[in-house]
Amino acid sequence: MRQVTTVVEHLLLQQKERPLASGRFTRLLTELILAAKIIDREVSKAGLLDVLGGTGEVNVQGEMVQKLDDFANRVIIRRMERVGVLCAMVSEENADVIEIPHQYPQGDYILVFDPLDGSANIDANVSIGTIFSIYRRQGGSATGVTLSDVLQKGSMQVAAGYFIYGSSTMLVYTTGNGVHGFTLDPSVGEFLLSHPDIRIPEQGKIYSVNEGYTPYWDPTTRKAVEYFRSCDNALGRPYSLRYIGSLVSDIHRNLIYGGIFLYPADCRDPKKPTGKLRLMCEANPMAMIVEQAGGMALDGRRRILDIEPDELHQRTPLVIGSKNDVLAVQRIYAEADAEAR
Ligand code: P6P
Repeated sequence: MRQVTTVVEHLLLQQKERPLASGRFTRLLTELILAAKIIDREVSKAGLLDVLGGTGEVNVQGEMVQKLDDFANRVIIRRMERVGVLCAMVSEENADVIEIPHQYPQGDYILVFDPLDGSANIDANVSIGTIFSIYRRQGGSATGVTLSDVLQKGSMQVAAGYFIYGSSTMLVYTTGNGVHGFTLDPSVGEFLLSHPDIRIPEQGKIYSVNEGYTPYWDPTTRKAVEYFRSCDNALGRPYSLRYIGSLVSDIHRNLIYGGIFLYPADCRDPKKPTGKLRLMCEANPMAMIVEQAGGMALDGRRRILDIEPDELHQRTPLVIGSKNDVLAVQRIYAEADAEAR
């Protein structure tokens, strides 16, 4: 009979090498998994329930809130606030730090999450996901959690992962000891280990970018994207262009097959001069996962995980994926910067 490994069994094995905290982290992830199963149930029936479309509201990001966005956000907050291991949460949907109500026990972990990334695709039944990032509180003050406790650079993450609600529902996570994928078996209601120790191919054949924004990129970014579209690259032929428009789906595909995803800065919206993606809720967790799988993640020049956040929802350009491809982009930006000096 095929060996099945649950997330908890895998975590306990992992913690032999790198103990996070006796059981507190396991409780956190177990509760997050329950929240994801509840979200998955609604996402999989979205076409049958009155949960498609928007709520008519606009979130802190200036984006139309989808009904499932709002549902997923509420489920995660309600479940996680009472788990007794968190001192604060940050959601892409909420402007400010979410405090843990005083009636619940406080903990040392901070959960940062995007409750339903790619939600604009919900009505078209495109795969979407929940992205999460876990930090440990650094400041030990008796007072409530401050913004400075939460604004930590990505290299301080103790864990990161995503749930992808697609042809199958998966959990992919890392605690800094490799990247591991689990597939939900609906017949038993458990996420079972299906992709142990995921490694991203060092050289990719896929590039993933919204080329419709070409007129809004700077010349160096256009040169970097042209590298993948031309024959003058590591392959000696054009890469294949794949762009789903759902970050979790695009990065998950590249994690498995190899490739590079780019969301560069563009001048479409003066309010978003550094691109659309959020550093803390999206770029940092994806960067930890891809680095742990042997890939790289930059803003084009700097390592994503080294960027000190100034604001909760600050945005960053993102160039992430197979090491050789990200290095090629880094060289193009470095050469342009050297010429400009
Ligand atoms: P664009 C979804 O809204 C999202 O935040 C990511 O999931 C995705 O990678 C990106 O936006 C797509 O943005 O501008 O290409 O539609």
